[in-house]
Amino acid sequence: MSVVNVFTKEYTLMYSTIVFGSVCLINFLLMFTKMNKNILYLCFTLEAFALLCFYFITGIPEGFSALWVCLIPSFALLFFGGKKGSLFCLGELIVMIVLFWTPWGQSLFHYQYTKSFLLRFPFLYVAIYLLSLFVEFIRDQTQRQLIQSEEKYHYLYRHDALTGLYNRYGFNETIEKAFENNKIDKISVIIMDIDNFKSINDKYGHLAGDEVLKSIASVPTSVMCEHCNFCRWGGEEFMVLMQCDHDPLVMAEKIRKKVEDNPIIYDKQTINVTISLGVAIVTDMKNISINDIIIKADDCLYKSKMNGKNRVTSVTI
Ligand code: GH3
Ligand code: MG
Ligand code: MG
Repeated sequence: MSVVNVFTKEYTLMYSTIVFGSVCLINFLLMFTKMNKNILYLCFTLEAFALLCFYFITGIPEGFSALWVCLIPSFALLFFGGKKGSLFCLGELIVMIVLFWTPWGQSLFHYQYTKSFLLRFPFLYVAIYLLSLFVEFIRDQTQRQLIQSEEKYHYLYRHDALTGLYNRYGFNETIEKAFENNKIDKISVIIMDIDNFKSINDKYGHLAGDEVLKSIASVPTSVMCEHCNFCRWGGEEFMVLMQCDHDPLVMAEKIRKKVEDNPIIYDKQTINVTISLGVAIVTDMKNISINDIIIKADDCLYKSKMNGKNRVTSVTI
């Protein structure tokens, strides 16, 4: 059985300080580089292999003992992450000082390792490296799933499930953004409401009603420009926010006509649908809030309903 000899106390202290100290310092610096964790694990593993080679070539036992100094940051990184892991490296440095520079620490040293025992360590390192890759993989997967469900939640919070359009919350955010940007000098709001929708539900059923809603929801998008925003404002009410040079009255009339001219076919039945619209056109943005504009558009919609439905009523503010 080959046994590594014990060095003299002076040599042990010198080698220990140089080998352990430099390994501790390298690990500490590596932890601070904010490198990808997997690369860090790889660095620690390569460092360990370098130490083993150093030991086998020189026979200096610190080459082997310092392997533990590489193991600790790998574990620290695995369990505590980069920031806390680097504190562990600092802890290592302190332990090293206590072990090598205090009589108590020095009295603990006694090297007696067999080669077959030492040869197990490369495998141990590969195992740690693979384990760390596995843990990181699981961590990444969990994080990705978390991000995905968060994105889904945000989408559902802002969008209407039936039509895929913005709902009131999503739309309000768009409006707030538009109003934050003080450069706006004109804005128009079109509110539209399906005529006699309750009767459509009663006559053709709720599923047919849903199809009508989806179909109506696709109409404004086909005539709007990129500067218009559109949402499902409520049950069977929709709203368009225009911030462009297009004439809102022309736009509203186009939408009304398109709905009137395109009956919806559901379950081999033809459903004739019409809508009423209210348009508020704002030419002076001073001293007016979005709520005032919506109230004015709503008043116009009410007038369209009162005057026989399937029509556009507008007001210029
Ligand atoms: P008006 O011409 O005055 O607007 O009459 P209306 O029947 O369209 O209006 P009313 O407010 O009386 O009815 C709206 C109906 O819209 C009542 C409600 O059941 C229906 N509704 C609201 N949301 C949905 C939905 O998501 N799907 C279906 N199928 N119906 C809906
Ligand atoms: Mg209605
Ligand atoms: Mg309504």
